[in-house]
Amino acid sequence: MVYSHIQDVLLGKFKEGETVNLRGWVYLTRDLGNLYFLVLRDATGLLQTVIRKSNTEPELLEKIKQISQETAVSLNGKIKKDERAPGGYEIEINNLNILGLSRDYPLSKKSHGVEFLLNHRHLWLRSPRQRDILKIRESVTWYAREFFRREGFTEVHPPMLTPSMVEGGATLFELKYFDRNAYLTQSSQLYLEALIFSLEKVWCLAPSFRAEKSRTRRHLTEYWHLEAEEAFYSNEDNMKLQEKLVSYICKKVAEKNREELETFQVRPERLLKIKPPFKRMKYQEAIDKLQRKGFDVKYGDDFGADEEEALTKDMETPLFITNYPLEIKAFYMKEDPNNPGTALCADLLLPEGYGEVIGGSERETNYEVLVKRIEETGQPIENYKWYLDLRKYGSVQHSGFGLGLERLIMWLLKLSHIREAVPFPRTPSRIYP
Ligand code: NSS
Repeated sequence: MVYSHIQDVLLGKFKEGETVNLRGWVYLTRDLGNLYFLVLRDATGLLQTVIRKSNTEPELLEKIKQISQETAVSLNGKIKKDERAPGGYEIEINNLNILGLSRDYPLSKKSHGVEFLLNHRHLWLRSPRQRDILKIRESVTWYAREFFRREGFTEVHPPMLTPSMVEGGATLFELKYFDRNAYLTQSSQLYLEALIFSLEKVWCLAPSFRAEKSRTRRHLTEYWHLEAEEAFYSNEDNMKLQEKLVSYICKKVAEKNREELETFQVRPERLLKIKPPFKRMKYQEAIDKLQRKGFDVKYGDDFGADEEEALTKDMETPLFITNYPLEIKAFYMKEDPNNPGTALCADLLLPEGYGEVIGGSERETNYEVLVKRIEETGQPIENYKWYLDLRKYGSVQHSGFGLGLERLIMWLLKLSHIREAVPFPRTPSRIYP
């Protein structure tokens, strides 16, 4: 048996009157006496089907009595154009088979509380809205991969179990690793730095873990981290690469995902506006601006969601903040020789108040300086012996960055919370399902 997808029907690949075989899940049913409507759902969309009871075999009528929301079915029917049907097509069912029954499906079409939905995340993912998010997520990673390949990068696969921290001890997940302690990685950066000496330009997409206790709309404890590292790149080159990457993804998604974007009332023009160069502001200027807006911040404070929102809420394109004070940034960042005390770094903030999506910097290449910076973190230097080797054997200027995939998706689709941007969100209070 050859099965078609709903999208094939909606795109008009068949002529009116042709017969198709479809399979999927029952999205909803409506019994109007002689007419029985069944909206079928598959991976590609929704389609209305109908049974006219008066000219239908009793056997089929028996079957439809067993059908309820999320019953899995295969069916065969004739294509009819119908203006009134969503999508403009309807199928008149000739035959139908039940593949898997569904009883008392807990998610109805009425609205549920978010905790209830999250407890049923394994089922919630079937909804058309969640499917659209998953499709966009796949597009973003696909076009990122395409971008990096075109730019001459090699994709690599670093480990998630590590002996040391990258981004500061406060957010480390510690675990027993046989007879010693290990950590879940906070970032693959240190391994990417090792790999550039083999491949020059590398990138990866991998989970990063942060024991963030802060319950905010934009923090997960496990998130997908898109990271790149480039030999012979300055921080300036690094920022140019980020602009290109983010603009490329926006353009491709705007062109290729129009239908999914509509679900979120996102017009493609909003994404097509994202083009290099992005606006820039030094950390010091950002502090001044926040103070003028009445924020109680001083030089040396890190920005939280509120500050980032204030800085970007009136913007329509992303903003780089550069030159953060060295002491509030990670040990591996290089000092800016033109602005002592500040790092050759940039955080990229998304517009419309969404805030940070990328953290990037040029890396410290000097062995002694790096040893001192690691010692200041209080971490045992032995754990970084291999990392320090990279500064001993042919060290070169290099830079890199990390982009939070869910943060980007959240902004792309104007989601109010990061938890919808990942299939099974992990937060301090949730590790189920
Ligand atoms: O801590 S970062 O700012 N930077 C790094 O981890 C560098 N080691 C990356 C690198 O240069 N290779 O994190 C980078 C991004 C940040 O801008 C966010 O978009 C995202 O990772 N991020 C998160 N997303 C979701 N949830 C949490 N908790 C989170 N933490 C960071």
